[in-house]
Amino acid sequence: MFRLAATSCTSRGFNPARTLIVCGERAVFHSKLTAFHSQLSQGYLVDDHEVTVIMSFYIPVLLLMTAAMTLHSVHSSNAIRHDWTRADILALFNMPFNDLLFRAQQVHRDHFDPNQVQVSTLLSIKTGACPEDCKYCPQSGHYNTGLEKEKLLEVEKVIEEARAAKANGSTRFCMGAAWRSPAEKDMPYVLHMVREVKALGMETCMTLGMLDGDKSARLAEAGLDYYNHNLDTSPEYYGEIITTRTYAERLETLENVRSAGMKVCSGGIVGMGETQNDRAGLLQQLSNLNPHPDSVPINNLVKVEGTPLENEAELDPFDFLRTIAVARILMPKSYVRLSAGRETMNDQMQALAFMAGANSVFYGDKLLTTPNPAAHQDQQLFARLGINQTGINPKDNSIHTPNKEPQFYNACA
Ligand code: SAM
Ligand code: DTB
Ligand code: SF4
Repeated sequence: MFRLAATSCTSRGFNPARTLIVCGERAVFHSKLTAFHSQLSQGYLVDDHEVTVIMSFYIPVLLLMTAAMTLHSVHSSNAIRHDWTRADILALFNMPFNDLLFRAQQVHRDHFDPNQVQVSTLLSIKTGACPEDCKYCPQSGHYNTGLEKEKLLEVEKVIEEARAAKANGSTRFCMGAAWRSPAEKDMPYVLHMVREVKALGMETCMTLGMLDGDKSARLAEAGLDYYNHNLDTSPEYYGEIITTRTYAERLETLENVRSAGMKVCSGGIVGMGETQNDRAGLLQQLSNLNPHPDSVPINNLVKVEGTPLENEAELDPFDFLRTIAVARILMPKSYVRLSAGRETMNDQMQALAFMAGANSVFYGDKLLTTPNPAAHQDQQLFARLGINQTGINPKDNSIHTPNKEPQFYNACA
């Protein structure tokens, strides 16, 4: 009988140890065990001795299965970890593409409706002449990008834009300023903007540069829901991109934002000439924050003439998608935002990004200073993919009625 049991388990390739280390094998394990079970119930066992022998095999197998399940849940899709090593993350990056996407999808489906995407609208409330030297940024005063600089917008203008964003189907309004950090003289205006946008019933988000504890607390008090402050890249590559603010200062701002009770939005940019190890390093920093950022924007560099990165080589699109998928696996409950760079991505690429676990986008024809796909294009893409916008009842289209220009399917676009 032992031979029967052993044969039924090994001749079909069942190796209990494998279940301890390979994720996604639960179903295979179950089916082997079910087959084994049915052999038991079909009367292969006839005497007490055989029952004793089989039970001495069956019980350890059950124990092994329980251990495998526990390990599986601790080390796979469902577990929220803050101890990811660089090697763990590189191993994910190096998985075969289809396996990586499959795993990211599993994690995504464990935590989110895979057919829902959250959309936020961006507005630059203060444009250009920034004292920082971020090499990717069209708003840095260190480079000549031909951008027309603007003073802080009037509160009325900001409210008007927020109303339009809401009417166009956006549920979150994100206001960005080209500052190193907000000056005290600007705080009353900024706080006023938060209160007014909040009063429209929208979620509020700002990105104003570095924040200390006091300014964080005042913004939170005014009703700011999210604060965006990106780590941008790995700690090792960071010095190649920005010299006027340190990585530690960025982490400190995130800490202040979290302590004030706001939700953290933090991610980075890829396609800046970094290596895969740098992309892993960025995601390692983000995923080892405890708690994880609520929102993780992954920007593909928008190459702007006049910036030092204007001629940077294009990142392989699959490496971009891998970054999204790995972010999804490392931070299962965070919104992963397919951010800057969508303007140059075709619909298929964006669909793959959603498949890899992205579940939010910036919406509206402008990011801060550079173009983004028009709202009606996004609406059409969502409709073709059966995607609903978070916070909007799909049957109620009264909230978003974007212009419907005729669109023809273009497989090459
Ligand atoms: N000045 C504030 C700061 O840097 O914290 C807020 C605004 S800044 C423009 C917000 C983020 O936009 C940056 O951290 C960066 O990740 C992203 N960004 C800026 N220029 C970009 C570009 N050309 N391509 C992609 N992302 C970009
Ligand atoms: C983020 O990570 N990306 C957005 C938002 N946070 C503020 C900004 C992208 C800016 C792209 C360049 C521009 O439009 O100026
Ligand atoms: Fe200034 Fe922000 Fe642009 Fe850096 S990314 S130059 S801080 S606006």
